[in-house]
Amino acid sequence: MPSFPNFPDNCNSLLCKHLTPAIFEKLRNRKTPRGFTLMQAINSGIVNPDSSIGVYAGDKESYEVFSPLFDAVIKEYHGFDHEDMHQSNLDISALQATDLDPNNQYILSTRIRVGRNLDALPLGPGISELQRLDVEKQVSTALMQLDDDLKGEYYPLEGMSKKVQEQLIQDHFLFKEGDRFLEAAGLNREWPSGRGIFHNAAKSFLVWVNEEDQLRIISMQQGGDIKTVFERLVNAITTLEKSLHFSYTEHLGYITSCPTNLGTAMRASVHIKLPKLSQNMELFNTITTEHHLQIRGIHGEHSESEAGIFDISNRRRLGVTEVECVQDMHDGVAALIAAEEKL
Ligand code: ADP
Ligand code: CIR
Repeated sequence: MPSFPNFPDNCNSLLCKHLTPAIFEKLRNRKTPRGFTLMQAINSGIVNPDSSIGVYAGDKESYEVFSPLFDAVIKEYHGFDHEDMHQSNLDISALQATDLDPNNQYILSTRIRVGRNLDALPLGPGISELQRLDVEKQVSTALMQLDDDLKGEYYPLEGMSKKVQEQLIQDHFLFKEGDRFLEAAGLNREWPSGRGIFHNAAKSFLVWVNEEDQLRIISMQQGGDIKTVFERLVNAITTLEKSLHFSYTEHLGYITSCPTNLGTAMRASVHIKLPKLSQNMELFNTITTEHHLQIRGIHGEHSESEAGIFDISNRRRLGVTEVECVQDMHDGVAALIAAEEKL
């Protein structure tokens, strides 16, 4: 019989905050119809008390079966209630985007990604090796049918040389290996079996296969042309949706393994140099908070800034549309550049 986890006093994760003894008591013996347990859902936050969130879903049903915990986390992260409905909008003409950095002074690159999972299968933390290989087969087959600027090759991680893998990671194209949060969530089981990356020749369109989500669909390029990056992504999503059935509910939008990604599952970011503003973290934080932005380091989540370069992205993903996510990022980055120029 599982007992209440022993969280350290300085634990600030949303798991620590919202897993009350009463909720634990209610959920501790529950399992989803596919067999995913509460202890599996919270293991990452128990093993890593420095998690910001600390919970993962093993399947779509986890969000219902463990809803007293997930709803509280979702409410705090997204400000979204159990009765709320998500809405998707991939209409690129609705985006109000200007050239934010005409002299190429600040923005090094722009990237927008969405997470997707196949409706018929469990999410990564609850998937079996055979099911994961089935995902790889279905997804790589669909990807190989893409044309024009989306045309590319699928490269399985198994058999890729360490040198090529490391270079792809350094250049920000590939997911890292051995992440301790994903490890404890059961997302690294049987690594590297079933994992891989698809990309076009220019590496402006990429798809990660079987990392935290079954698909991470990515559009990226040098500079600050947000509109072109968004357009390429929308084109890829709508084409892939014709051959793959993604997991989606009216309430939670696109279903992802981490509750922070629910809804649009979108993270739109720039790598940006703000030498003056980054010396004034109070102002930097005020502007990012006001525009619903998150600051990450140069190698993504849980990494540090280097050479004054930050990864700035939308924080909200659920209960806002895709257009609003990109708009948040665009408007916030415009405000950051305006503040940098004033200093
Ligand atoms: P995710 O974006 O999928 O949530 P990470 O935060 O780990 O995951 O980022 C994945 C990779 O994408 C990292 O190498 C990160 O540096 C890179 N990346 C993110 N945003 C940009 C950007 N605007 N330009 C270039 N690389 C980026
Ligand atoms: C954590 O809890 O810190 C990790 N499981 C990652 C959570 C995702 N973070 C985020 O803000 N998107």
